[in-house]
Amino acid sequence: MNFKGVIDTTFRDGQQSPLMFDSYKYRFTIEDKKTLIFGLIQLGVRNFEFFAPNVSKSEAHDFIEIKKYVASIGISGIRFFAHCRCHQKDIEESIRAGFDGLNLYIGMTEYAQRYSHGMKFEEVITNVTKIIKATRKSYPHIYLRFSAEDSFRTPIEDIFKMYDEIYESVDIFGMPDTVGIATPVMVADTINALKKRYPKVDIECHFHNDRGLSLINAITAIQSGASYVDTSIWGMAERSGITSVTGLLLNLYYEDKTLCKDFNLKVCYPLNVLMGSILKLQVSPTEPVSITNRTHTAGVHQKAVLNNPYVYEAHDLKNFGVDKKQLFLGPLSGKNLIYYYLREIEYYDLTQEQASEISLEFKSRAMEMNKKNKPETVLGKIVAHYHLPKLTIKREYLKNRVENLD
Ligand code: HCA
Repeated sequence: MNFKGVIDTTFRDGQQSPLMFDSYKYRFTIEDKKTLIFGLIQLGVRNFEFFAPNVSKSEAHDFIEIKKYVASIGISGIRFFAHCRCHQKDIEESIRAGFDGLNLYIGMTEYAQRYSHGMKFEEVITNVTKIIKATRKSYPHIYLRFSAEDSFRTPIEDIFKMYDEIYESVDIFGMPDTVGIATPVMVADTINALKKRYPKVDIECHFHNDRGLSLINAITAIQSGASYVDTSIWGMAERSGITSVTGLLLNLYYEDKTLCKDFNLKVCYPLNVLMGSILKLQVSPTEPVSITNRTHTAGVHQKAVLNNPYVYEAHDLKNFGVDKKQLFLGPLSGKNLIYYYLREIEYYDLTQEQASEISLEFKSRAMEMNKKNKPETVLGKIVAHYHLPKLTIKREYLKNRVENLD
């Protein structure tokens, strides 16, 4: 495997996410960006993609501020890439702003030719070749990436025609699955073909999640020899997003721990929570590194987890910073959780038999549970009739109480 790391695009594709609208945030503030990039650097991310400065004055300003901020942290090896159209203006402004590299792209499919930039295939080849060769000549040390946008709907012969022309001038070729149509088999085949034809350059992938395959495609790409995969916090990006950085790291860890050697995995969960606090949204339930993944609701699960978490938790998320679990008291809870809750949280001195009886009544009153009448309230009303004594526990013991169920 050639895996060299992830390229974070939280500040570029991430800001194109519908979640920015759902959360009424629209754009990250400079303070948000500083906190997020600090978290990503702590995690071990070293490559960051931003918008080209001509996208907007505020994005241009933020990039300069972020670059200064990152320099002040004093971590070496950080690279900033500008996401650029193959336009002279994008290139010049990005170089002037101090980017280390240019992530150049253009679509070559029939759709892009007809409905996007309006150039014919041959014209695209001529223009892109000219612009990339000239950029390489003027800036021999700038890091140059070129991607055929919508690579997986572009015939591979067309990609070869374009990439053959600029092979000697770029550092890396991208393979973005812009509309999320790729499957793992397609990913493996394409990477193998590119690796064979272009052995001197790195391959970078960018997978959209329209089919829910962005994670497996990213893992497959790395296993097939891709050097970089684009990721973002929560997988935020256009439409359904791209590969989540923490989802990818969790999977790489289980595939081959050495792939994660440069990452501080314990930062994964705090980073996801940080994004949640910025967006004022819950970390998505589909995010592997989340507290949702350590939450149990069904009585059968709760009983087993109280005895041994491994029954319903195959992966130890502690390595990824999730050091708590949640057992929800609700209509599906059984006597085991009710006994645990009443004894350990409410300090009632009750027997298993009483817990059994209480749980039957609790379940029979499930219809009463709603936003205003929470399960705890329903349970409290039932328990009141039992006149249960409270356990007397000395303060010093309470302080040392271990709530973690492991
Ligand atoms: C876009 C499209 C893009 C670019 C990816 C890349 C895609 O938002 O402009 O340049 O590698 O998915 O093709 O995100």
